[in-house]
Amino acid sequence: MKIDILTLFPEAFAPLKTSILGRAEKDEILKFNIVNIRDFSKDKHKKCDDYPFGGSAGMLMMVQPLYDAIKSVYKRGSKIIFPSPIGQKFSVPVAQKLSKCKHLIFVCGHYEGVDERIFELFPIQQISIGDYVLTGGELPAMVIIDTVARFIDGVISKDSLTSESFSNGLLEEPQYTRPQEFMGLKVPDVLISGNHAEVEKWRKEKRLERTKALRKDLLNTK
Ligand code: 4G4
Repeated sequence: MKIDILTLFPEAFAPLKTSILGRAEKDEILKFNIVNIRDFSKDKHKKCDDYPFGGSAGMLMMVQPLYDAIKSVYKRGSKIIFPSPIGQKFSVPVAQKLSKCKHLIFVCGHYEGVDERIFELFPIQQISIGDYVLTGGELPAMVIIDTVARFIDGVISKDSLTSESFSNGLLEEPQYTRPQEFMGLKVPDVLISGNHAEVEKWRKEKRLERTKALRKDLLNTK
């Protein structure tokens, strides 16, 4: 999957070069292209924001640099995502659908938002990661990219995808690694027993117990 990221703050995307997403890019499963919207300003000071007509607090991103930046990467079949507090609520099904796309374009808003005309010039899907306001669309873009990437074959092992929280509608069970005892705290005996059937039974019980204790809502709605 090719992912173009249009932003006034390219440095914000350094985390994509590390860890699992960095590995996926080296493996040529993902290709990131970070585009500085400022490079498309026609102003001698590279200005990309201006005052809102009608008057109100703060600044808006100007439509022209945004339009030219999108035009520079947009092809037939590209999907344009705009992280926004008014967008469709992000979820696992939304992420799974996006993970099937060949080309995603993320447009990151900043200041008080963007000139509304950009939504008439391109088909743009607005997505919200939750009911709170952030200073820019950069963090939500990274949240969406990370979530989507994990549904693409080869990014993480198939095993981890199906065993983790939410994949079966339940929270994940507690997990332990070496040593078997730390500060007097022991790993549950069943996990050392070698009895695979008992281990699976214990895990299932713990998933249910945890979900009941922490997320009753996950049990009711299904
Ligand atoms: C668009 C309009 C997304 C984008 C205004 C983006 C929260 C989310 C932004 C803004 C965002 C979310 C600056 C208010 C960028 N904040 N919940 N901020 N603002 O997904």
